[in-house]
Amino acid sequence: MPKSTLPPNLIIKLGRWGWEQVWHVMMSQMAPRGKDGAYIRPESAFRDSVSADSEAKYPAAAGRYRLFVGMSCPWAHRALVVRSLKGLESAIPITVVSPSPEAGGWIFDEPFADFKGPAAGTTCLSLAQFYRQAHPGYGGRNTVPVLWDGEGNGIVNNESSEIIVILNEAFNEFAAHPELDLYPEALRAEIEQWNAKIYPAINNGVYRCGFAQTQAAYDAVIEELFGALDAIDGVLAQRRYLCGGQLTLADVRLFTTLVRFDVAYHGIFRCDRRRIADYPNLSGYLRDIYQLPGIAATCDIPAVKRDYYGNLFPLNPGGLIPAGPDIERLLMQPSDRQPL
Ligand SMILES: N[C@@H](CCC(=O)N[C@@H](CS)C(=O)NCC(=O)O)C(=O)O
Repeated sequence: MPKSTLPPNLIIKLGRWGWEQVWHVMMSQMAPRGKDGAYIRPESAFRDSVSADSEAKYPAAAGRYRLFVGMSCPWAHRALVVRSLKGLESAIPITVVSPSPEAGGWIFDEPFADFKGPAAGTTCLSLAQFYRQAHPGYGGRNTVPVLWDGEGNGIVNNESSEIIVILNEAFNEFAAHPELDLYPEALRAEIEQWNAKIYPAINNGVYRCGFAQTQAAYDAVIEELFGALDAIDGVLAQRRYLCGGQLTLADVRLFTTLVRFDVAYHGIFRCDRRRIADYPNLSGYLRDIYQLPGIAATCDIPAVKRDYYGNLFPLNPGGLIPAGPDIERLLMQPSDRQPL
């Protein structure tokens, strides 16, 4: 007599149902979602500023502040680009963190023990411990970038769009290139117009594609993302940078998403209607910025591949990392943008 077992199709149905439930739970933990399955990015909690004014709560100084960054993160990369363009390497040191699947977040490459005052002697292995140490009771996400005040042992700001404004204007006394203004008064309105388009549709748009939990949520964003890329490709036929001949913070913010696009977002986030390489003007623009002095050194393409494919478990449970494309070679091809 054959043993009575569940029919195979029922087992498959149950397995699928179970895996889907687990998938939604894991996705929502990685990326909070709304009722419609769309990704909702939490607000950054620390929004203070550093000022050139010596009487300010956080006065600019060399060596007092530190940036915490992850090399794969496009938001942290914004801060690294501005730090490099302004020549702030010696005034603002960095601490690099790496993602750890076991810890479920960023961990320090070297245990962090650089606290002063009452916290002196404390050692942190993870960025989560660091946030808690710096701000007991903090219950938000433990994100990079972080601009940290080593004197007061507090987080000044953890919102990249604000950190880059601070780096552009507060530290000129200590910058190798104080004359470089990436957020000039005369262009601010135009820069903000670009930001208002590029942030939702492109910077956050790629995440909204990748973290969507329903087909409808994904379908809506993919339209918005490629609509925005198509439009910008058109504008860049006539202009070297978004606001004309001068590189601004709007370009920095677009650049750090574009440089990750073909190598990560196109695959793992399913942003695959076109590649940046397929856009004549956007691809030249990307190469042009990549080849500016100091910029390539801020780009860690192997880390981008490793972290997106290797650490976003619900999107790639096997953790396999694809071989292509050979983006670093492509990025060094001539950009032919200078005549613009
Ligand atoms: N709005 C923030 C977003 C920063 C952010 O989401 N960083 C990601 C890395 S790309 C992170 O650290 N995520 C960890 C987490 O959410 O737990 C900013 O622009 O600074």
